[in-house]
Amino acid sequence: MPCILHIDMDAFFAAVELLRHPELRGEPVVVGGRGVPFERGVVSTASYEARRFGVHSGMPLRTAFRLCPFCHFLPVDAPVYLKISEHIKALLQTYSPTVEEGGIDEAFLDLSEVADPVGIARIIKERIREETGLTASVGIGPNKLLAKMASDLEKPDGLVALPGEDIERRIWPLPVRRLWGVGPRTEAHLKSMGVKTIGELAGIPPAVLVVEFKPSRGHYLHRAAHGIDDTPLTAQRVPKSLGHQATFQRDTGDPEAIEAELNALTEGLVMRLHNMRLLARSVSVRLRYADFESHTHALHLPEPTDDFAVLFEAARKDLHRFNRERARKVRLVGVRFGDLHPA
Ligand code: TTP
Ligand code: MG
Repeated sequence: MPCILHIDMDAFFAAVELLRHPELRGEPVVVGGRGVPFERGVVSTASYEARRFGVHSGMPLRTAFRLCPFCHFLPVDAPVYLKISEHIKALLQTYSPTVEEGGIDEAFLDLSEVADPVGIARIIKERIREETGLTASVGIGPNKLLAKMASDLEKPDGLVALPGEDIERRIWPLPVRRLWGVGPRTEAHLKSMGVKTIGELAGIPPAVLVVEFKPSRGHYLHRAAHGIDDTPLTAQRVPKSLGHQATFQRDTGDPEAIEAELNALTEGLVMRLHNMRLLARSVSVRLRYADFESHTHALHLPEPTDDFAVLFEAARKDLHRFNRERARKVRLVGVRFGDLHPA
């Protein structure tokens, strides 16, 4: 039986700031931008005290100030949060061979082989508290979806095990917005259909959802509302793309010279693909001309690959699409592999 643990730090940026401003503990605290509420910028996060006034992530600082003029506004100090994040991620690695990093303050652990996942969860929370002074919320479930939703149920400092049979009681009464993957647009669409809770969504026939939304989205919503999710943990974060570029010593209009450089760049990138055990499904080539104007052509492959011959052929096809502009001299050529997948 699979067992997944999801961990998410509580009010992360704000909690870190409170470590160095203990006098603000218990006060409403907003972290965002340069910490100046009448400047441009948005709220990164707010302490739970500030959230009571309606302040939330993504809101303009000015709006937060209007809602909560006596909130304490602090600037974002990303390097400090990253350092603590790395410390926590390293700690998590010691409890499972498979750790998937979510955002800066969250991760999934595969605990399928562990006898007492709840015991491990307690130990992890305790160690994080000891080593960083911060609290985390943990969810445990049979898949990523339920683990993620469980960690959110009793924030802050929560620890919730959510077996499949508890979905009806604990998940279905929640508003659809709390379902993983449902944003404001889906929420509004569902509302227009008269669907407010996850339980109501679970009761809609999938055939209806498929018509209302795109088919894949409709299926996702149906399955998610029933707590079904079979996406595996990816231990390694897959980058969005891999690219490399080279500037010619002297601007050139020689197609052979450009193609030779393209060959070398593609070779280097294929090596990186192999090392990272990734496959690419799109190849784009960028030329920068002597006057610094740049153009890009991209090509999508029928399936992801790490085969040099296929990828180089795609890059050459991209290059040939520049032919109309052949008269212009080229200063730089770049190749980028996109749409990456784990091999
Ligand atoms: P979250 O885990 O979404 O939020 P949180 O940790 O502040 O609060 P919660 O207790 O509800 O988990 O995001 C983690 C950090 O990422 C958050 O502290 C700040 C940052 N962040 C942004 O900078 N912008 C955003 O829009 C969001 C959602 C988060
Ligand atoms: Mg968090």
